[in-house]
Amino acid sequence: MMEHNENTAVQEVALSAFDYKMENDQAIEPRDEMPEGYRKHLIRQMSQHAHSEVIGMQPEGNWITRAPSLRAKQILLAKIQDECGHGLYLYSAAETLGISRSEMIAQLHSGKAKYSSVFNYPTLNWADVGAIGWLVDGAAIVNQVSLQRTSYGPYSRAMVRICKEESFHQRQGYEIMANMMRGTADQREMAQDAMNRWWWPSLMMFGPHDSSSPHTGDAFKWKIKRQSNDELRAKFIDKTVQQAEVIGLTIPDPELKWNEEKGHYDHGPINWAEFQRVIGGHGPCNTQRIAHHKKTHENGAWVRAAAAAYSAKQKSIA
Ligand code: FAQ
Repeated sequence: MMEHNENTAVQEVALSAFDYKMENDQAIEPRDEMPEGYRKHLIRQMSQHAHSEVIGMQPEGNWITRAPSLRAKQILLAKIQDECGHGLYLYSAAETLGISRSEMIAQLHSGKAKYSSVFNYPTLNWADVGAIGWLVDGAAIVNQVSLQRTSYGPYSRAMVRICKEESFHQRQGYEIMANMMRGTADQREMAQDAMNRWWWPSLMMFGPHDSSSPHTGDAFKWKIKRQSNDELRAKFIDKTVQQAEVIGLTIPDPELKWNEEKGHYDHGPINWAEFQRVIGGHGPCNTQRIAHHKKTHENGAWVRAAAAAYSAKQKSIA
């Protein structure tokens, strides 16, 4: 009984240390005591973030062999490799919370863990590669810059590093779109068509409206999120409208209008039924994306076995 009380007291002290750090904006680190809900919330978000980076390689990978020049191919290859690195970095950061990479992958394969809705849309032509870099990476940056101040140390540090690379990705996409807009009428049409197809899915990346976002309450309480889904979406729209104007692209939203009072653009309604369909597994490419991941993961089993055997051998020598 005595021991139980002492343990409880130790835990209370540790958790009040957590509250102290929260209140004083100090990072929570892997060895700190933390409420179970905080740990679970982070595992959910960080693993889904990692899965998004990795699944996000597929739509762009589709165009490596058909890039229009050697320069474009080199840049695209480097970008996709970066996304892979971001995924691995985020898996490692999530592992500090007590979940293994194989458990996270199993959750992805079973459908328990999500990945960003936007990667369930197809890349039909080269302009789509431009639209992904410009709009999808552009949206990812807005969200990730905000997450640089998230309360969990390993996640926040991962974001600082990842954002540096994402800004190159965004410029790579914008350059493709700008070049196409300087090209022939057909090229301009392709760029506009890609813009039309990727605009709304990019807005959906920020998640449901704040009023229907179940995790936002806890995310703010624990300083995991510093800005809400709608705030970040508005930030992305404001900066992207200007960039579209510069290269002559039209945002496919007739209701888009500057609101002087709010200091933001008002936009038309987002198709949340489509969003729910896509995150529920019924988007245009969901089945293909997961099937490809499973196949590649199975094909890589021998690499994991070889790495484990090598590591065991090194330990036995030491
Ligand atoms: N797609 O209550 P909330 C990238 C789910 S990285 C799918 O608002 P929360 C780089 C949400 O998980 C892109 N599911 O949730 C790149 C939850 O379901 P759950 C990824 C979504 O967590 C570029 C439910 O809806 N970035 O693109 C989506 O507070 C190019 C309720 O939602 C991150 O993951 C969605 N769009 O806010 C790579 C950033 N939105 O878990 C390759 C980190 C919501 O209960 C090529 N994550 N859901 O089953 C976050 O900031 C947050 O998790 C949000 C959602 C903002 C995504």
